Amino acid sequence: MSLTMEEPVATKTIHINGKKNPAVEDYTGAYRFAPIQEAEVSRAMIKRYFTNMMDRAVSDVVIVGAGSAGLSCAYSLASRQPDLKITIIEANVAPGGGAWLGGQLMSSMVIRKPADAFLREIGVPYEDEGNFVVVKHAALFTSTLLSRVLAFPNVVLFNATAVEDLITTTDYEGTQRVAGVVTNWTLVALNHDTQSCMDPNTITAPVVITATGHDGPMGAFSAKRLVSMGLSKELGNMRGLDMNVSEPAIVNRTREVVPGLVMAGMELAEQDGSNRMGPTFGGMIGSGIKAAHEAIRIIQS
Ligand code: 48N
Repeated sequence: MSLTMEEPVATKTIHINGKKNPAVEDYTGAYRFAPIQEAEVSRAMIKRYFTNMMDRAVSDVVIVGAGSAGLSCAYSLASRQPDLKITIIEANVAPGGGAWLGGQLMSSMVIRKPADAFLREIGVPYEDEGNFVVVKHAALFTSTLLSRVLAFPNVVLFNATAVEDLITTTDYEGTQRVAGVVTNWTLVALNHDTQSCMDPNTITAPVVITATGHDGPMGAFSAKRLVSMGLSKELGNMRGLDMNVSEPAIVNRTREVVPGLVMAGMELAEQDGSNRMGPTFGGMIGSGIKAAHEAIRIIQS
């Protein structure tokens, strides 16, 4: 049976008071789908999800946060290193972080040059305004980037999943290093106060890239956790808005903040006390790309 979704042909026409009434025409049987058992749907999802969980229990790189920095990092890393097992953990059901809108809930997204090169690389159209470009809707950037990232065979995304701690280990020199992440379903992570202990799961990896932003219920997650576990003295606390200072600062400061943990995007503003840039996203793209290079450096060292 070849399935066609052409305009349905009514199987029966209903006449009311002798007049044909299209609004109540009977389309029963007009659209015909191949038959299915409910269990087939469940098993199709369960098999794939838990195969991914088994396979990614040990990953090469974990990226925490699928905002503009985390997704730019994932794209840059996956496109350069197709052999790496890259696992993205995103707390929200919807990945994308703050990049679905520009500023103050307005749609267009401003990206300062030279970050427009990334838009050309992933195929996002824009209007050129001289020193910056404008994507007509931020969702066009984020949905395109997300689709490119998910198309890489070596990338697995676990959304609606939170990193609720970091795995640490001590290397042979006695140095503490991050060696993976502790995860739980986000709805569980947000409800630890309502139930007795709901233990987490783990994903180990030699490199963790944290790009958890500065906003939101879990913003700056790793920056705060490093302080509470004594691996960082104190939070730098993001400074006021200064576009010209902050964007290059965030890109330049993208780095391995503690062995095994690379920090990118606006989380760095909380870690170091960098200025914020407001509704311009070139710095997030640059930071994500730099984080990808940092991860490659660590893996190859
Ligand atoms: O978009 P964000 O929040 O973070 P970035 O750094 O990718 O981009 C920041 C950017 O949107 C801005 O803030 C702009 C440039 N404005 C600057 C300014 O001056 O205000 O994405 C972070 C993602 C979100 O999707 C969170 O849901 C997720 O990280 N996340 C987590 N995912 C898993 N586990 C966690 N613990 C966690 N915490 C946050």
